[in-house]
Amino acid sequence: MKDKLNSSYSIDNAVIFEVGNNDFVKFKLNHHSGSSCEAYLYGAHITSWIVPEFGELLFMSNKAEFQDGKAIRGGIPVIFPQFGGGELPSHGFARNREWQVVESGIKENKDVFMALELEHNADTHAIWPYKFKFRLEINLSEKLCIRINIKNIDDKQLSFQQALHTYFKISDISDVSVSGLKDIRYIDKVNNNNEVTEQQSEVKFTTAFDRVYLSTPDTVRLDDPGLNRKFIVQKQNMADSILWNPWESSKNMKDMHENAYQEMICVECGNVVPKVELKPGENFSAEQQLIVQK
Ligand code: TA6
Repeated sequence: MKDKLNSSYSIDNAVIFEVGNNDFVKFKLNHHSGSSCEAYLYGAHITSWIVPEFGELLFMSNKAEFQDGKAIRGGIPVIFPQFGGGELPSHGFARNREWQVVESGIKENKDVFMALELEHNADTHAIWPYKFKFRLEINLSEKLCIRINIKNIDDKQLSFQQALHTYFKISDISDVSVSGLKDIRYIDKVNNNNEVTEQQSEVKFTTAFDRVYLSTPDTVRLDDPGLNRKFIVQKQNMADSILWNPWESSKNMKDMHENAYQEMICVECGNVVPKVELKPGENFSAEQQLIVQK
């Protein structure tokens, strides 16, 4: 599989397919600036983003499982067609399916890109009876940009949630803060799903944290003074921002190593409330851009 993909889609040192954990196929993108990223076909799941000046920028659990049907713990899980719990498995099925490579290349602006697709099949139809095509394009420069396009190829309305569930690697959860959410309403999932207004200009983390911020500004910032870096998280056409840290409950998560919660924070972009509604033939396009700065 790896060799076939390399013969069709590899590009010198810019795009290479390799065998990764548990023989799952992954690919590496290398940008001329020295930045790189790595992703698995399984879940179209980015598991590494490196900028030379800063090193690895994404959190991956040392106990992440690479097993069919199990989400990879860390990196950037692709959440679709359901966010969180509900009729479908938690966070839907897109992160637990093998995606197909459809295109790779180097853009005029020197971005290195890879496009993957997940299309409905008998397996997805059995649990979610809708015909869809989901294209995810990873664009690497000094930034990491993910563009998504979801098409309704059914003859009935499509209604779904989607999110990019980014796990950032940080110095210590007690030292970081997220700014840009002051005065924004959020659903507090650790306090009976109460809807509250954010009072803090800088949100800090001192206990288990699970909030869906609604209709948020398109830019939020994650400051990590401990590692002398900040992340700018920019979104387009994604209404909501989600912040999550499991805190001590991570002890009960088989695929989280000891005290992993101290090294990570999820700052996510998505469409949680309301759901995205697509008429037959309609497309939904959105984008998340990650930037790291001193
Ligand atoms: O994005 C936050 C969240 O919805 C939390 O409620 C928690 O469930 C987290 O996602 C991780 O979910 P997972 O199914 O990957 O364990």
